[in-house]
Parts: sequence; C-alpha cells; structure tokens
Amino acid sequence: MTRAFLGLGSNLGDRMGFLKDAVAAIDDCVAVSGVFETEPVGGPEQDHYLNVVAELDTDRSARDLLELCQALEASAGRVREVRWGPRTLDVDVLWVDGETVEEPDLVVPHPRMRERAFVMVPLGELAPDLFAGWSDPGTGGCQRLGGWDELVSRAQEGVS
Ligand code: A4P
Ligand code: MG
Repeated sequence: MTRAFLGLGSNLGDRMGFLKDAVAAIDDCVAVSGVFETEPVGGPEQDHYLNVVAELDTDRSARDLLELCQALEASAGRVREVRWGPRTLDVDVLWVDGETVEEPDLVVPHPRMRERAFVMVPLGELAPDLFAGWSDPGTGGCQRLGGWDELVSRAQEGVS
C-alpha cells in the first residue's frame, strides 16, 4: 500500500456538499485536512474556493488515481468551460509516494502544487515531510474554517 494525496476544490454551488460526497466516495481515504476558504488563483473573476487535501492509503497507481479524480468530478456534474474557471469540483493528483509521471495528460507530483498555498497549507497538516522547506510565494488568502469532521457536521445541520 502506498501513501498518496489528492487536492479537492469547489467554488460553485453547494461547495461543502460536493467535497463531502467526493471524500465519501474515496474508499481508501484515511485522513482529510481541515477545510480552507481560499482566494481564487488564476482564471476569470470568480468566487472563493473551499479546498481540502485527502490522504489515501492505496494500491492504485497515479494513472488509476487520475481516473478516480475524473469520475468524482463527473459525479459532481462538472462542466469544463474555461481553464482555471469556476467549478463544482476539481480533484487533482498531488503526490504518490515513490511515483513520478510526466505524460501529456498526467504529471505527478502536481507541477503547480508548490506555488499554491491552497494546496500546501492543507497538505502540510497531513504531511509535514512534504511541507518542509516550503514558503508561500504569496498566492492569496487561505483561511482555515475548521476541521473536516466539524465542517461536515455543520453542513449537515444546514449551517454554511
Ligand atoms: N492533469 C495533468 N496532471 C494532472 C494531475 N496531477 N492531476 C491533466 C489532475 N489532472 C492532471 O485539468 C486539465 C488536465 O490536467 C486534465 O485533463 C488532466 O488530464 P482540468 O481539471 O480539466 O482543468 P483545470 O483544473 O481548469 O486546469 P488545471 O491546469 O488542472 O488547473 P489546476 O492547476 O488544477 O488549477 N484557486 C483556488 N483558490 N483553489 C483552487 O482549487 N484551482 C484551480 C485549478 C485554479 N485556481 C484555484 C483552484
Ligand atoms: Mg484540475
């Protein structure tokens, strides 16, 4: 079994609902970071994101994980319009222990992850080893709203 990390983000519709359903569908997820409200990076003017990072203990390859990411995005009804544009759900393969991939449709570790506080700050809660030595290049606000379980139960009570 291998340690792997996925980054999840939503900035359209029921953001917490999309994240919750996606995490629930990852059967080898073993931990989830806190939930962060983050300023959009790149793309057109758009609303703030909720971002989390999920840790998996998995026997899936990076390629299998990309398929999982795309299936989760499809379940959330994601429509691809503009690159870096608003989305119900974006799921990226960030890191797979011991695996690097450089193919046209899959690059792992995620090539932009170290440029982004919305990835590195939640990732740092789960993987201090990957966070070590990182400094924020100034990619905008990243506010911790609370722990994963706390935000899931608040969403169930209808508080957003
Ligand atoms: N792809 C290549 N490598 C990977 C990987 N490691 N994981 C390919 C996932 N996908 C990977 O992605 C485009 C293509 O990247 C996929 O077809 C896949 O084969 P996409 O999800 O269709 O499009 P995108 O997400 O708009 O583009 P991109 O370049 O993946 O954007 P990013 O880098 O994912 O950034 N701001 C905040 N605050 N929070 C966010 O979550 N997310 C983005 C998207 C921009 N700004 C954001 C956030
Ligand atoms: Mg993406």
